[in-house]
Parts: sequence; C-alpha cells; structure tokens
Amino acid sequence: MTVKRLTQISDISGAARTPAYDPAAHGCGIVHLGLGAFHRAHQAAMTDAALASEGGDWRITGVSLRSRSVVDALEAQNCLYTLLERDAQGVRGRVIGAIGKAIAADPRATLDALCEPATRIVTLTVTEKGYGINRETGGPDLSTPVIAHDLAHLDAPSGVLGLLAVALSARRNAGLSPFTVLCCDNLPDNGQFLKNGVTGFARHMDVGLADWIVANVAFPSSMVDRITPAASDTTRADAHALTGCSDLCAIETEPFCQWVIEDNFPQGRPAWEAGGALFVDDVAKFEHMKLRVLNGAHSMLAYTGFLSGKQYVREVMADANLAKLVRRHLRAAAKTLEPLSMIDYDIYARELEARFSNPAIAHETYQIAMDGTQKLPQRIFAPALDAIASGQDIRPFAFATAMWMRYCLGVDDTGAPYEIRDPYEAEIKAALDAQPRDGFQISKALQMRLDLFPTKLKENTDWQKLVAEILDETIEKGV
Ligand code: CS2
Repeated sequence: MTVKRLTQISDISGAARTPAYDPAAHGCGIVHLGLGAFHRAHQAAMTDAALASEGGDWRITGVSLRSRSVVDALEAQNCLYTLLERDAQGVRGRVIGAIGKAIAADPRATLDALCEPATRIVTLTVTEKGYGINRETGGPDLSTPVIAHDLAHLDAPSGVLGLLAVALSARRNAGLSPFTVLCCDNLPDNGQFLKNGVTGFARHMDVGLADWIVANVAFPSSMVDRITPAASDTTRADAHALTGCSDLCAIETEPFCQWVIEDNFPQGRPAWEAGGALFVDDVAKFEHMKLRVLNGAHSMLAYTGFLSGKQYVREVMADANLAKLVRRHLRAAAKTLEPLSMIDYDIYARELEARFSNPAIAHETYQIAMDGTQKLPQRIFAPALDAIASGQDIRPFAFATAMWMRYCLGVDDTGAPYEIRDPYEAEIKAALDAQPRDGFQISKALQMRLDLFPTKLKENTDWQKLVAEILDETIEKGV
C-alpha cells in the first residue's frame, strides 16, 4: 500500500499536533537564510507558536543557500513538516505550518523575496563559517570565494553578505523600509558581528549605502539553543506513525528550546514569546553562558568522545570517566561567567548533563567536531583567558584544546583515518605535514599556521606546557 505524502493538514490522522491556525491565511513577513534542521526545529517552531497565538503575516520564506533537495521535498509537502520531540518518556509530534515558501540557491528569487515590501525580518542560520566575515577585521573576508564572486557580480550575489547588502540597497533605492536582520548562529555578539560584515561589504559598493545601513538597519543579537541531530530513517518512520502520512522533511529534536533576543525590531516582529522566547535589552551574558558552558562542553566531549570511539553524545555521558570530564568542563566554564540574576549556573550545568544524556537523542560526536577552527575561539579560548585573569584552574580549557589538536592529526587511537571537516583543513594538514611528533611540536605548528589563538594564550607558558603535556599523554597512552 502506498502511503499518502503529507501535503495538507486535513490528511493528518495520527496523534501529532496540528497548527492551531490556518497557515494559508497568513502571508510571509520573514525571509530565513539557511533552511537546515536547526531552523526548522527552532525559529520555525517558535514562529508557529506565535502565529497560533497572535496571528499576523509572519510566515517564513525559507532559503536554502546550497542544497536543492530540502527545497524540493518541502515544496512537495506545501512546506508542512513534522517536528518530533524525543526524551526518555517517548516521542511527540507536531506539524509545523510556519514555512510559507521555499527557495533553493537562486539569487534572483532570493533577492526578490528580500525586496518584497512585506519582508520585515531576515533571520539567519548559516553556521559560523557561512558568513565569510574575517574575525580579526570584522569586515568581509576577501579571500572567501563567495565574497570575491559577489563583489564582482552585484547583480547575482549568492553569499549572505552580498545578498543582504544588495537587497538593502535595492530597498533603499525603492524607498522601502529596511528589514531587521536577526542572526541566529552560535557566535558572540552575533548582531554586531553581522552588522560589521554587511556594512563592510556595502562599503565596497557605495559608502553612502554603508552609512545608511549603519543608521537605519537593526541587527539585534540573539542566543539560540536546541540540540538538533540530523534526521534519520527512524525520524521518518516515527513521523509516519504520528501523522499517518509519509513525511520526507520530518526532523527531530529535544524538548528543551531557548531563544533570548535583543528587543530591537523597528518594523515589528512575531509574538515569539508565545513559543517561549525571552526578550531582553542585552543578550551578551546569555550568549557567554550558552557558548562557553553548553557549546564549550560539547566541543570538548565531541573530540574526546569521537577519538575514544563514542559515536553519540549519549554514549559519552554513559561512560563514567568521560561524564566526569564533562561535569568538570561545565563547572569550569560556568565559573568564568558574570552572574545573571535570572539563572543559577549550577542548575544550568545540571540540566545540561541531563540534556546531553537524553537517551532518545542520537547526536553524533563527529557532527559537533566539525569546523573546530570556527568554534574554539568563543567556546574555549575566551573562557580560558578569563580563567587565567582570575587565577582559576585552566586545565579543563587546556584539555579541550589538546583534544582538538589530537583530533587534527586525522587518525583515531586505532589508527583509523577520518576527514577533519574544517574550512581550514588544508592549513591544518600543511601545519602537520612535517610530522611533528611530540605535543609541543604539534601545538606549536598549529598555533603558527592558524590565526586563531589569542596572543595572551600563546604567550602563557603554563598554558603551553599543559596543552603539550596532555597531548603527549593522549598520544602515548591513547585518548
Ligand atoms: C553543537 C551545537 O554542533 C555543534 O557545534 O555544539 O550545534 C549545539 O548542539 C547547539 O548549539 C545547541 O543549541
């Protein structure tokens, strides 16, 4: 028997919750760049709750900058998809109706969507490396191929900075209000980060445009949190059981969901509070907490776990020794934070242990290990510097760094090779090409080749010694 594909809410026959509003009655007001699983589990789910609560023309035009397949699959389902939430108690399903339209890697169609008078917000989840912003200068990284391409082809930009700057220019020329730009990636001060990148790009086009963006476009910061593994056959089978339909776009996530947003939306916004979003004046402390504690521990456990043969985060947490290391890291990272009146960091750390241990979530250590050069500065090095400044024990951060360096060798304890998967993979390989043998040489080679390490860490002899010792020990005895 062929199973009907999910295309309409009236097709749904299982236990899944359906949108408590008529999706077709709401126009699109948001363009989202980066239509991956995380967006669909997080901002789209929050927007779904906002539409159900307050309505408004706030559905999303989702743009996939690279892959066509997700767009084809969504289009075949009228952009409806099932979101599964899993924990030890079981799995619950909810069909999301917040996405109104999907566009794949098409500069013209993307610019048209960005220039629609109805577009009031642009949200982004393109990963740390997806912006093409130079972390040192804050401006566009001219050595990134997409930036160079877009500066030479302003009629058909395909990267984030080019698309935003060109669309803002067109809106300005047409006398339309600008949209608000809301970065939802795990980067510190992500609103200002993106603002610098876009205005830097615009400055190459027209200085007047750059000044206009600085004066008129809001770039609120936000902290996002929801652990979302890649979808699998099990995801699709469970979505089928809960909807009675075949759903090739189903995704799964944990019950926890957090979004802390700087409340700066001159053109209005959806009532995301309805989905649990918290609006604040300053996101910085929440960002530090999330990046250092959750993401920092994630990176540490990903390298350590992957190298010691643990495929999933939950297996790391089930190993008493590794779980102890995770607890040590969570607590050390929390100690580097300034107090936040709303949050008890001990409780936050305990909740994270439980979230990482969620037996129903199959989150691959190898997935988190990806793009280490883009993640370590804010996750590990920033808290390490604060730990040094306050005389706190730096070993947990040195350990995480050594584990990443060990991972950069590209072979696990059994000698099995793997792809490093990092935008600086070529530089990492070149640094290690001379086959440095001991921890000190490996660490030195990586620090010299990659523009990644803060000077204060490079100059700190205790730090250097610890990193090298930990590396030596793990190379000698196995991770
Ligand atoms: C993870 C994050 O892949 C990674 O680097 O640390 O994607 C993490 O799962 C999310 O930030 C959780 O909100």
